[in-house]
Amino acid sequence: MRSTALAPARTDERLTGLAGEPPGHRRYRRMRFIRRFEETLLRLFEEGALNGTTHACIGQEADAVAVTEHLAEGDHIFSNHRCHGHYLAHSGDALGLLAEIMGKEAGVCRGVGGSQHICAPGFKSNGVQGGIVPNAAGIALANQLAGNGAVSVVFIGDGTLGEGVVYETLNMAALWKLPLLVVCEDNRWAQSTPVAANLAGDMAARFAAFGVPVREVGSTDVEELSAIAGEEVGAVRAGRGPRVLLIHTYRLCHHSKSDDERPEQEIAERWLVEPLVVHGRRLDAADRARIDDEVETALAEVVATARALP
Ligand SMILES: Cc1ncc(C[n+]2csc(CCOP(=O)(O)OP(=O)(O)O)c2C)c(N)n1
Repeated sequence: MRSTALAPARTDERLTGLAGEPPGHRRYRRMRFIRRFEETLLRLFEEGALNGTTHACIGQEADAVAVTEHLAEGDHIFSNHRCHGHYLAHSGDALGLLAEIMGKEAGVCRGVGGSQHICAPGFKSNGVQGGIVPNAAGIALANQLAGNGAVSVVFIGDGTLGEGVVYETLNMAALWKLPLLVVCEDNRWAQSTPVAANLAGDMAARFAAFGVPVREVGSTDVEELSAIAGEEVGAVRAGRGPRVLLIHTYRLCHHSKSDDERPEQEIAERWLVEPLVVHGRRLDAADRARIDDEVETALAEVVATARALP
């Protein structure tokens, strides 16, 4: 009989951070790791080494790194179809995720979840827009009843603000003062629909209608985002009820593997202020090059190992 136990996360400090490394270097390394992991995935798809589809978070890496660094053992992350960055920032388990996407037995979910459906300790993702938001509230309620100080964080996109279940959940979470942080990554597009064409009124006001405090920031700077995320996670952990962190950002790649109808000029402008450029300027060129090399070497090992898996 096969074991149903989840595979333990396999991490490599060349991807997640060397011991004693300055926080700025560690953040750069983690964002670079996520970026290169997803660029590698897109290449593997082109080669025909992967099936199905995948949604890259290229351009949004700072959100994942900034939020997850404030989470602790016992906290839960809930994510969506664009989950790789969140999962890698949480676990560092590049091999488990790549093996999962390749449909291999050694994958995080033994190869049956794929790119969008990850079930791991402290982490769950689901490709049904908004579908996982009530789960996040349910775990938040369980933690509140247990009085263990743990928090639930759920990542949603701007396009998911069209899902009614988000509002049903906000209502209960606010009434019950659940330890829930909703991180809304507004990347301006829902697949091929610009936000202006599908969202009436003001985004932040939607949350405020439930009396849920909203912290709004338009930034791709991991340091700025980390400072704000730390305050928001801290307030939720202190028992002050649910909160929303609304991050205005941008997705630099197509929605999934190829679909993209956005103006080229708009995309080009956002490449100038993407997270690695913004934060990378803070590092010496030599440190940046060293970290890039270490990430590249470690990822190449992960890809070779994953390819050889049964
Ligand atoms: C309930 C539901 N409807 C439609 C889809 C198809 N779909 C997948 S992603 C997506 C757009 C999501 O936009 P957003 O929430 O802004 O996230 P983003 O893709 O921009 O990260 C759509 C329509 C889905 N997965 N679930």
